[in-house]
Amino acid sequence: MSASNFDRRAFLKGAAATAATVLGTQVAANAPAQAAESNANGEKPASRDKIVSRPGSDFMVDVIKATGIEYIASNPGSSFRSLQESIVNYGGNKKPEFLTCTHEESSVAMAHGYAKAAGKPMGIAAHGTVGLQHATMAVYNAWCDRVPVMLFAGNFLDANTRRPGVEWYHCVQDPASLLRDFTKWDDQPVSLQHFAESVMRAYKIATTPPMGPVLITADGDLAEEAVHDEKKLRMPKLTLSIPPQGDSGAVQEAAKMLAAAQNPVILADRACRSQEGMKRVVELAEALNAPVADIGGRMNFPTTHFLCRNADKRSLVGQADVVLMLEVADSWGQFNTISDPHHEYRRLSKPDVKIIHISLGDTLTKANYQDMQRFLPVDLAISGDAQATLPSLIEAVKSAVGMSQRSAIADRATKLREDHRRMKDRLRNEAGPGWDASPCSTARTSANLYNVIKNEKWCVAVSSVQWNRNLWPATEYYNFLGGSGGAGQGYGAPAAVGAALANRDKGIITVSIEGDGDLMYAPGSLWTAAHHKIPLLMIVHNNRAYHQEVMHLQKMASLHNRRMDTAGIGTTIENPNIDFAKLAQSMGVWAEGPINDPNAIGPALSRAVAMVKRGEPALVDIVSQGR
Ligand SMILES: Cc1ncc(C[n+]2csc(CCOP(=O)(O)OP(=O)(O)O)c2C)c(N)n1
Ligand SMILES: [Mg+2]
Repeated sequence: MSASNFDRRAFLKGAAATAATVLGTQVAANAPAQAAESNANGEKPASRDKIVSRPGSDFMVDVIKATGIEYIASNPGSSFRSLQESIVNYGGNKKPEFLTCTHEESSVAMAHGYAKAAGKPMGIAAHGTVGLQHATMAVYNAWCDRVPVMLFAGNFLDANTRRPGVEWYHCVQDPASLLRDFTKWDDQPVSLQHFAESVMRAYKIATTPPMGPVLITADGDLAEEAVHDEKKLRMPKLTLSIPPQGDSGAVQEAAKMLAAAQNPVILADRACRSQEGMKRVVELAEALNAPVADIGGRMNFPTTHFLCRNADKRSLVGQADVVLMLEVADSWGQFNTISDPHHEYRRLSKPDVKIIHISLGDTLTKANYQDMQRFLPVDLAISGDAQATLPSLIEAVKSAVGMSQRSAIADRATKLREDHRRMKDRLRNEAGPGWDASPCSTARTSANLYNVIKNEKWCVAVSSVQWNRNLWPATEYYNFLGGSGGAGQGYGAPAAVGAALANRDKGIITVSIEGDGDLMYAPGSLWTAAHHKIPLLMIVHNNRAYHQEVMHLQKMASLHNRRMDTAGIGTTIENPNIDFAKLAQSMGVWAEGPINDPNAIGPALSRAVAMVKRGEPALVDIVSQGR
């Protein structure tokens, strides 16, 4: 009998004589003598008059169900043991289903990837102080990436009921203080009604753009004690906020500037959250014949469109007279550079370029963490949600374009088509060198990967290389999910697993190209994928190094005019080499590798995709050069 089928309450009530095996330990449930029996740990179960048949955590599960949250990713902990038991037994382990994670950072990164693929948040549960401490960096990534995550933390606030010892180490007076600088909101409810209202408020806040993680404490006493006065409990209705559009006058002003421009350019970053958003960016770009550089925080523009010029971003910004930015995270960095390592400043754009930014960025800044990026003076700052503002901006642009501008705009198309073709040719040529080399080139890996998924609906959840975005024909919002937000390593593997879970039921094949260094932060997420049968094709881009850091050390040695052959100390991951296929296999994941021969990549990926189509995760370890 599985643990989930084991009805603890029936056992404790002793309605029938049963025998259950939990994790191999025979547990006798024989009423009425059962009160004298011991459980698996040798502890006596509660006597019948102490049974809590409707614990607060059951109501907590009702609340979570009412939000529509389908999964709770978690590493277990006694501070939320009652909530976990209620999810499993009372809630039937469905909507939400408990996903077993091997690290809290992975729980959150999994929820991060899931939210971007599913378009809605997942829950995570973390164990008091220690669980939240492990979760923090992944919460920071989600915060930087403006992605909603519903964090639940166990805690026993009442010192009078805490068991001595570990429970004190794991309890905290203010659980959220650790995360408050990079969460949108938190609360520590002291009643069930309070819990219900705060969860609804938290969900609403988390999913209102700019989105972000929120934390609600599920107090252990509240969860374990009986519900008092159930009739007085009310389930608050959850109504999500409509994202705010930019001010109509400002939108007209922006439209006039864009219509009059000779070289307008659109930069889109975290602008879109659906296919509808992408359609709108296309419509706007076509109304102006303005090239678009998709910075890639989200999928904003089809790579097949003749106005797509992602890889020409710098030169476009250099020539532009008007730049429209749509929710760009690092706006200053689009117009300026600081060289490394000499910190020499250079302006990339013309001095008189006019800049418009539609963003909600300013509404989500706090003081300590510097994710707001450097301040960029702009000519027109429109506070509004980019996707929600696009329809009115398109209308305004269409009416602002006069007869004279219409032909000038139309005339731009021929050159822009040519420029797009030139960019594609250049990128294809850049992919050529090292095609047959061993260790394998990442361009070759990327091309081979595309070959095995091109006839499917596909999603690149995570990628440590740029080739996919540069060379693959991508037209769907779900094709590319963007990066980690805060560039905190340890995101890739669990985020890909979370995205793959969201894509599982949509018939979308999820792939990831994962740095070897990044995977080693969170290899346990492979086990989670195998355990929960989450189909994902993971390629390990195995350069046997924290290669970015190798390059940093080389740069410093050169700056200090010292030897460079030491750059591998503390930055390479060899001697011994990690056998990623064995690592994956040990956790129940189908795997092949290490692959050194580039001709072996294609056949291995075909076998891996076949496994993924059967509903299982697969990993291919490809020994690669550089980044
Ligand atoms: C939590 C954290 N620690 C350290 C870093 C610094 N860092 C940036 S890239 C990188 C290397 C990652 O290695 P890998 O995933 O193998 O990518 P590669 O550079 O080899 O392509 C490290 C350690 C970081 N970004 N985040
Ligand atoms: Mg590496």
